[in-house]
Amino acid sequence: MKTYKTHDIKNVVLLGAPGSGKTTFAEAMAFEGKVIERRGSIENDNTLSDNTDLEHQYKRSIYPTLLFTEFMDYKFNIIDTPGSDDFCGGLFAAFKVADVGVMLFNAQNGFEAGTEVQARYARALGKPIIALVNQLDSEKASWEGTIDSITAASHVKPVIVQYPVNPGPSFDAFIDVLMMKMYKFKDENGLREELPIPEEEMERAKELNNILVEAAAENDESLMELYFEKGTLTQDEMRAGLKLGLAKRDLMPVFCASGKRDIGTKRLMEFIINVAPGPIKAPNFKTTDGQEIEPKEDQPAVLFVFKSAVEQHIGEISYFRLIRGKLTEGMELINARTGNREKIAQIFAVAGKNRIKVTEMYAGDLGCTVKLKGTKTNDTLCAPGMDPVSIEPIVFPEPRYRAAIKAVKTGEDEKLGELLNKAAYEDPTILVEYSKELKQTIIQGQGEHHLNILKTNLANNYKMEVEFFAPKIPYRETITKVAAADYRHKKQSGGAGQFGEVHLVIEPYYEGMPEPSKYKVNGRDLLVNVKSKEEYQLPWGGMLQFYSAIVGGAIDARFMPAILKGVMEKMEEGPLTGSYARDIRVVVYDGKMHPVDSNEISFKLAGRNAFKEAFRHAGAKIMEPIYSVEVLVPSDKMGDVMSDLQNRRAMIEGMTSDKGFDRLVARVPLAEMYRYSTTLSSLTSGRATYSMKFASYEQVPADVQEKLLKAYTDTDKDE
Ligand SMILES: Nc1nc2c(ncn2[C@@H]2O[C@H](COP(=O)(O)OP(=O)(O)O)[C@@H](O)[C@H]2O)c(=O)[nH]1
Ligand SMILES: [Mg+2]
Repeated sequence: MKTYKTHDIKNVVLLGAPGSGKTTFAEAMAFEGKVIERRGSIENDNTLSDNTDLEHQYKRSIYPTLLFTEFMDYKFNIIDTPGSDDFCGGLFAAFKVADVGVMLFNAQNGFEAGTEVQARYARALGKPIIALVNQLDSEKASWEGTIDSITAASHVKPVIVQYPVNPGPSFDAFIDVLMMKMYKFKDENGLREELPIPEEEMERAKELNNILVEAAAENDESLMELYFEKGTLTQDEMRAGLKLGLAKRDLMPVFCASGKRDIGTKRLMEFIINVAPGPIKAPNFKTTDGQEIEPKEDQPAVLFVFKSAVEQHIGEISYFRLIRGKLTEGMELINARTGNREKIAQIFAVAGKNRIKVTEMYAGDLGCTVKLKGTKTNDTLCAPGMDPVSIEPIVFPEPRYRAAIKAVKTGEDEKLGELLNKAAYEDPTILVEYSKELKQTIIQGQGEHHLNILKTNLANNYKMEVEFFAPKIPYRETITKVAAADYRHKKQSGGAGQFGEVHLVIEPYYEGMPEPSKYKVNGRDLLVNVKSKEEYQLPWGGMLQFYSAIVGGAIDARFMPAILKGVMEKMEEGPLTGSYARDIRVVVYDGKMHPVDSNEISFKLAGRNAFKEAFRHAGAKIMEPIYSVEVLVPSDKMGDVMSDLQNRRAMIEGMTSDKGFDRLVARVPLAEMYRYSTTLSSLTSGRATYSMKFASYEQVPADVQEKLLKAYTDTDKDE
């Protein structure tokens, strides 16, 4: 294939609700570019983009797919994304490397919940969007209805560039009010005639042309002046205005199509060439230390990996955007994260499952390479000799679905571990962790569907049957008041004896509390005189402060570490339910030694049991993780979502409405969030979305504490 320079590249991400027709449209674009000779279809499982067994089984895109096409001497790199929010990880990766988005609308449905979710991501990331009203050939297609719903719900102003003459099953023509022409299609292979606008459409076309001219002029003062002078703009002036408006997200040009019949494909691609930003006009990529990397062809290469996959017989495949420079076969680059050398043995242009070997690539292009040794998604590779830089990583969404997972058959744990690591390598929105605390393998993802697809994949491709079950909650324990305890550990039957006695006070720790000086213990004042202090930021969150205030050498300083060890053991297995304890100050103020029998083990046990005893009288409370949850829900479903949340012990913190959607912010205990994605989806017919993020630990209500205590049988007898 031809070599494309930076100027001749367009990187496009296809967006839209599931079923809007992205994969089918990508097929039409590839066909127009002669990358394929015949168009495949979803129904026949033979599209370039949905090329995995799993996607065939579900008749849905699951992975983001890169495919290129060549059109009018430009190389289009298209990323077809899965529409479902459960697979939004791939969408985030695609947004990172694409310079413009094409948002498809199914003309039967208009602006859908899935559209809203993706439009929101595009807004947050500042990506310019072109709207494509698709499936205009279907029986229930409604152009007006779709435009109305876009106008009502979109945050970016839609500006019509084309409208269909005859939407519905006979759809074969649209009018382009930028070109002021009618395009009529003769067959389903994109063959078109350019015709003058028919008389009966002239008035409408002129009206829309005026609106388009105005929208284009608005973006630039000199265009505005020209417009006032002449009363109109030339096509090139309009393009210049639209270019600015699109890039700033002040407007969203609207096009017409039937991907299935290859209607509208070429005109959209021409428009992308003329108006949409390419690598040169798009904002520069930034590094983690704030430098901007210009896409210069003649400077040292910088390459960013946006997707990693493992394929049978090949191994690791790394999909990249060349941010700067020129990449040539055989080149060696340095991974900025690991410092290791990676050899780019082969370079490929990618058209779905087809990879076309090329010998070089220029800044701005997307492609893949194979067999890198230690490179994964979000890594930057740099030319040797330059100061290595790291491109700002793709920020994947926080997990919002959590389950415990295990292999159905015994003895397969290790194999499962390896497969889950591979899954997480390929999909950074899958997080896997063996929790020592909970003694469960916890898997987190974007939704129940997300994890179920993983389960199917493991069963079909790796003969690994797994099951999901409710994950345990990482509770914490703490105390609410001061308490003291003395404990004597003594063992003198036969052989060497054991003796250690510890007197201590514990109290709730909070930030900025004064140093200990005085307590009331058993009705009398206890003045403490601090000898030493240790502070531990606990690995499971919270603090332990450990003070020695021993008077008159009652316990040797050398036994203090043993006492601390005993306390720490009990912090790791809290006295109430065996959960980690946190936020406690311990002051050891007295005790006793025995000249012969005292040793470390004795003091460890004395410390442990004294601590446990004190804990029991210190108003001990169970704490639970609270998440900050944000739900975006169509306003008509708000009531249902709200009352469901209230049943989950949620504290509603705020609500705002915007364009037919309500945004609800609440604090909800993690224990109440199991399978929330499924409930929310059924409450709203899949029209809502949510995110969640750990916020804090808080005490559980008395009734919940009661239940948890009952469920935990204390097997930990005094030793
Ligand atoms: N009538 C009609 N059907 C379409 C069109 N584009 C896609 N489809 C059908 O809509 C369904 C979903 O298409 P697909 O490309 O998988 O949508 P995606 O989920 O956005 O990738 C499939 O059954 C397609 O055959 C179109 O332009 N017209
Ligand atoms: Mg698809």
